[in-house]
Order: sequence, then C-alpha cells, then structure tokens
Amino acid sequence: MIRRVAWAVVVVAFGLFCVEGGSGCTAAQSEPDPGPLPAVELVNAFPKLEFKLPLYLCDDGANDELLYVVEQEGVIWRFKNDETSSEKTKFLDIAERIPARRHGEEGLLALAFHPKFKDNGYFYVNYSQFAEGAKPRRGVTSRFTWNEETRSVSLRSEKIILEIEQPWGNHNGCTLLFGADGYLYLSFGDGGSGGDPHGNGQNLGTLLATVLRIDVDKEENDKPYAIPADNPFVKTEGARGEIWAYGLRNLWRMSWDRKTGHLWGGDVGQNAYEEIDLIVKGGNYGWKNREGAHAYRDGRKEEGMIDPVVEYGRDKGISVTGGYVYRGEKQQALQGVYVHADYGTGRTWGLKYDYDKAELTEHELLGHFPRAAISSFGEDAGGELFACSHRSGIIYRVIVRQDADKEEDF
Ligand SMILES: [Ca+2]
Repeated sequence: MIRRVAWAVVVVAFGLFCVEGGSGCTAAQSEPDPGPLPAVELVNAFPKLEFKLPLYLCDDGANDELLYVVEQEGVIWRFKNDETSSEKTKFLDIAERIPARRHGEEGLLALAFHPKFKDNGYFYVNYSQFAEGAKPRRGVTSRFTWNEETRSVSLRSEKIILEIEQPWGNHNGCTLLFGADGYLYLSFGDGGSGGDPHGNGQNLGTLLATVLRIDVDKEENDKPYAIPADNPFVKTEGARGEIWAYGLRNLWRMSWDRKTGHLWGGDVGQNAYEEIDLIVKGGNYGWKNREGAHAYRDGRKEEGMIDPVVEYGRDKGISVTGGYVYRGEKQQALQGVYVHADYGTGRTWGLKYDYDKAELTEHELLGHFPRAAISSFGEDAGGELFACSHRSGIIYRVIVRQDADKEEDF
C-alpha cells in the first residue's frame, strides 16, 4: 500500500512538466511500475438512466460535467455525469436516417466534438445509409451544429464531410477522434463480407481498411475538407492522401493515450485472432496478408507490416473492443493501463506498454463479464473510464475491484 501511494506522488510530480500530446514526455513514460495489474469490476454508473443499444460515450471538451451516449438506432443523449442523474436530454435524433432493416453492425456509430465546440457548436457523427434514391450502401460522416440559443440541433445543419461506399453491411468501423493537432482521425473497416474479397486491406487507393486524417477546418479541391500536407501518402502515386494508416480489417474502436498522444486501436479479426494495435503514421497493419501476428491463409509478411501489441485467439474471444489507457484520478492502480475487452465473451484485459522501449510489459485478465456485451469503452472529462453494455443498455463505471481476488466470473 505504501509503495502504491509513493508511486502516485511521483506521477503527480512528473505530470507538472508534461504537455498533453507533447513529445518531451519521457519522464512520464519511464514511470516506476506500480506492480501487478488490479482486478476490475463494473458498477452501474447511472442507475436511474436507461439506454438502448449504446455504442459510445464521451464528453464534449467544453462542459466537464456533461456526458454523451450514442445509441445505435440514431439518438445521442446528453446528461449530467453524476450517479444520481435521472434525466437525459436528446442531443441529436437521426433515427429517421438509419435504415430500419440495417445490418447488425450498421447504425449511428461514432461521435466527436470539434476542439472549438464551445464556440462553433460543431460535432461530427458517422452513420450507415442504404437504398435511398440511387445511392448505394454507404457510411456517412457528417457535421452537425449545436445551436446554443435554441439549445437544440437542427437536422438542417447537417454538412456531409465524407461518404464511403460500403459493399457489405459489416465492418464499417467507425471511430472519430480529433487529435491534439486539430485534425479529425477516422477509422474504417475493409468493406465487409469475410476475408476481404475486394483486397481493400492492402490497397492504398481506397479509403476502406484504414485510419484517415483530415483537416475539417479547410476546404480544398471541391472537398469539404483538406488533406494535411504531412500525411504519409500524399506523394505516393495512386494512394489516397487522406490515409494515415492501413491494413486494418475493422478498427471498431480507437483512442488516444491522453497523456502521451499515442493512438491505440482494437482491430477485429477474421477467424482466429483479435488484436490491439498501436497506430502510427503510415503504418501497415497487415490485413489481409496477416491476421494478428500470423499469416492469413497464404499471406506473406511483407516488409514494414506491423504486428499487434497483443493478440488473443478464439479460446478467449470473438470480437475485440478497443478501450483506453487509463489516465484518470480515482483508480490509481489502473494508472497507465490500457483496458480492452472482448464483446462476445466479456473477458476484459489490461496491458502496460513501455513507449521508449517499444515493449509490452504486462498483459493480464482484469475481469470477466460474460453478460455485458461491451460494445465500447468511454472516458469523461477527467479520464474516468466507462463501459457500454450493448445488451442491457447499462453504462458501467470501470473501477478497481474492491476485494482482492481476481475471479474469472463475476
Ligand atoms: Ca493486423
């Protein structure tokens, strides 16, 4: 116990010299190890609130006391981040745009607030559409505007930023995140079906199977966004300049390490392996030559293909849900631990990673929640960690388990 308190003091002291997302953060990266990873439990964070098919949770960067929950069928709720909250208000309702006979992986999938949301009211969503007019099945990334005077969002405020054709209903991604650089990062799956029949994974000419990085504060070449000049493939012939990383099958959830600026993601596997990746500029994550750290069918490991930080097989789960590096204050034993889960089995793991040595230092089971169907994790303004139960609609707080035993099933 004494050791843990002393460690926390060291972290606070180093924290004073650290700029979020900055590069000179070596002190924080060589923190003393706090020892074995703690078991965690899930507690109902808002017992008086109900949600249906929640897929994401975040704050807006402007109002620290508020949280937002994204429901798959097209509604975003906002409410006070307090366990006694009994009221939620509808922030956005685009249910009418979500196909009634959607695929199980389609719907309203992502939400990100513009870094200047407080001033401009801009926020961004990604949702699925198909069979409207002559347009094919597609993923739509749009900006909407919160009107502070009417305290509402008009659907007429929609500005479509990017539409990506989706040949099949599955593998749509999508996470939207603004970086410390002010650019919007978007994750997209390989287009769906199974085994990447179109070979999108290794094709730099498509926006599928990627992480993209775009500047939504500028317009360029008849597009409602610009491509940052330092994107990795802007000078590669035949490549889409929007691409930041590729070779990703379905990076359903990704997140920043809010202390160091590293980008983590969980890439959902095909038949055998689920993976957690550290996403870097220009990185090729191997799909469909590779599944996890293995050949997919007769795929070759080509130069530069990046293996996952961790993988797990079908004995442990079927669909990874990428989480967050915990950087909050209330769960000190989780400090610096990346928490992720499996949607199917509810196994929930933590890992620690030494960025300087590019080395995994710990990866352990933290808990097992077979009935939770964790569709996403989320963070509030202070970096406290939540988990969305797709099955029950409950938003859980992820906390260090109060008694010490690390049981498999609780
Ligand atoms: Ca991979």
